[in-house]
Amino acid sequence: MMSENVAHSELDAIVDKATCQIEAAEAEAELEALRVAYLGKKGPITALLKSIGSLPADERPAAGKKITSSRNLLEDKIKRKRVTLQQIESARRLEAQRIDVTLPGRRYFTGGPHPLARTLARMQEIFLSIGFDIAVGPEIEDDYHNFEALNIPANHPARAMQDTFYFPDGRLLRTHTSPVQIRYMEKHKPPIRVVAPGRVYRCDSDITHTPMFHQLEGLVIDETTTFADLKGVLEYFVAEFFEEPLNLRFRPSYFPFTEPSAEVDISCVFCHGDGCNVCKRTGWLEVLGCGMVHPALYKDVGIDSERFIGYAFGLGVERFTMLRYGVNDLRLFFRNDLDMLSQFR
Ligand code: 2U9
Repeated sequence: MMSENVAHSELDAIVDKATCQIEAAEAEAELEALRVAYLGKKGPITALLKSIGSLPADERPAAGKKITSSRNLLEDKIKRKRVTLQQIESARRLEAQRIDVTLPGRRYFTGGPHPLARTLARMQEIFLSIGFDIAVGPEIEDDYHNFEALNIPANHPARAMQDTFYFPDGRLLRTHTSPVQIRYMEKHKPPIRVVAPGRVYRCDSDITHTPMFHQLEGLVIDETTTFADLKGVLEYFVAEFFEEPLNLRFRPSYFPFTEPSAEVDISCVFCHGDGCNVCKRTGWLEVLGCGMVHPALYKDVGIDSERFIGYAFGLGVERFTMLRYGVNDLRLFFRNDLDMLSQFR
């Protein structure tokens, strides 16, 4: 039978030991296990409570009070410790989730115009600023607008199958933007001042040729147009485009749609005439073709060739882009390589 003193010293030992363990607990689960061990149905406190019945009647109230208060004390300690552990856990979580609001923001990848689109926009801006209109037309053309109306006879090499993509019905992918100017002349009468930018197609593919490329062609028709006007406009255009005055050199050439015709060189934009790899040590770069519009072109569109005279020119947009941005391989324009394209943002 348990005497009061024994019960007290046993209870004190249980409380001391439990207190130590509660204080040392590092996790809520550990704490819960202690609660079950000490205060649960099979724990020592419950056992002591049950043993009260075997005490003398006069000792029971004091013993009951003492055990109950010890149990309340432990329950309280456990509750407080639980709050402490929860606070520690919450602080740890907050620390782990800490955000440094002073860090710079993440940069998003932004696209930009393709270098060819940039060049086309730039060229159009220059010609718009000196009074030119901009015209576009279909990429699928008929034989008449792509060849016949441009004084390109049936047996001309430019019509050969190897250069032109034909559809089974005889239509074709335009091989130059010149049909746009023919269609423009059908609708507009002189004075005409227009440039036609756009895609053109030729059945040709190697290091310096792609089956699709871009041209920009110009056409000016008025009563007193001269070759000197043509030279002046081209000189102005290349100076604006390359942002520096450049020398122009006109060499006689032949195109079916112009007479006389010329090929135009500019002084090399890399070495300024000294001679380098790009200009093959000549100091010159061939960049344009031009000439006075052949009178034969006026007849079908109803322009009086006795009264009006015009000039025309044509250039390759890829070539101008390569020279301006220092791109050394034509094929880079068509690879959709973001490492290359992102340099033009
Ligand atoms: C009309 C009348 C005349 C357009 C012209 C050129 C000369 C020319 C080439 C330059 C590089 C094509 O991309 S390229 O290979 N173009 O040399 N183009 S005159 O003449 C026209 C066009 C339309 C009605």
